[in-house]
Amino acid sequence: MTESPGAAHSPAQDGPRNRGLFITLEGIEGAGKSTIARRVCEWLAGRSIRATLTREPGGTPLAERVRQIVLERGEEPLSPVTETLLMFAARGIHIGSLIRPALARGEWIVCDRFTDATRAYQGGGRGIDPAWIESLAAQVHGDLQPDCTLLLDLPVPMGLARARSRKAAVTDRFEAEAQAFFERVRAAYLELAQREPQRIHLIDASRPLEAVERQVIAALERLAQGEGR
Ligand code: Z5A
Repeated sequence: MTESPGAAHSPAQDGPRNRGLFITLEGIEGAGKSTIARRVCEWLAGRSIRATLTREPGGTPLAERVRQIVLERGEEPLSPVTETLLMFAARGIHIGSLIRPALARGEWIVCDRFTDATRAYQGGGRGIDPAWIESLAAQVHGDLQPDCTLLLDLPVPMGLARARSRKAAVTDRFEAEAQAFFERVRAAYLELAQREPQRIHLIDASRPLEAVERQVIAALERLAQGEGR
């Protein structure tokens, strides 16, 4: 497994045996994405599948600098439109420098958040026009889509309690948001899962970690079987 601190073709254009698969993890804060992403990489390593674990916003040195700008609670406010543009700016760097080259080498990508996060946070949470988000997505990543998205779903108070039990101080602009914001984000995620049930696997993340892991591994087993791996 390669840990990143982020070719111009889509996996869909390659033969099924030549390319890596693109797996994303989504969910509200404290859903367990980082924990499960590491578990997914262990599972892949156990099957001798090379994988890169990465995250958004960020994933490459330059994209991590954009992450700092968009997450830090500085003195200057960011409008929802600017926030959306920064998410896609970081994503464009990440895709070009890390995601596409790794997939082209046949490696799998395990990415903690991707464009579904923009749909849920900037679309659902901030009220940005979904059509504009889709037009930015089309320009920034074209037909590159995750092959499988693991949506870790749990009630908002539970997610926030888990996140806050890990670190008491509010350190970024999203952590400072009220519960109602995260309820809108969760609702947007659930709507996406309803719309794309083939790609988005809904995982009950309110259960104990071992039970969550079992659901995730079952989804991955089905994915790998479909790929003949
Ligand atoms: N953002 C956006 O707005 N638009 C975009 O397009 C993108 C992102 C790409 C990134 O913050 C922020 O950027 C994010 C959305 C926004 N903000 N929010 N919210 P981040 O990466 O720093 O934060 P995060 O993505 O929310 O991650 P997180 O808070 O670290 O949560 P997590 O990764 O889902 O959870 P975790 O660290 O794996 O687990 C949290 C704790 O719960 C930890 O102590 C675990 O041991 C525990 N845990 C995990 N699972 C369980 C279970 N099943 N039972 C009990 N305890 C558990």
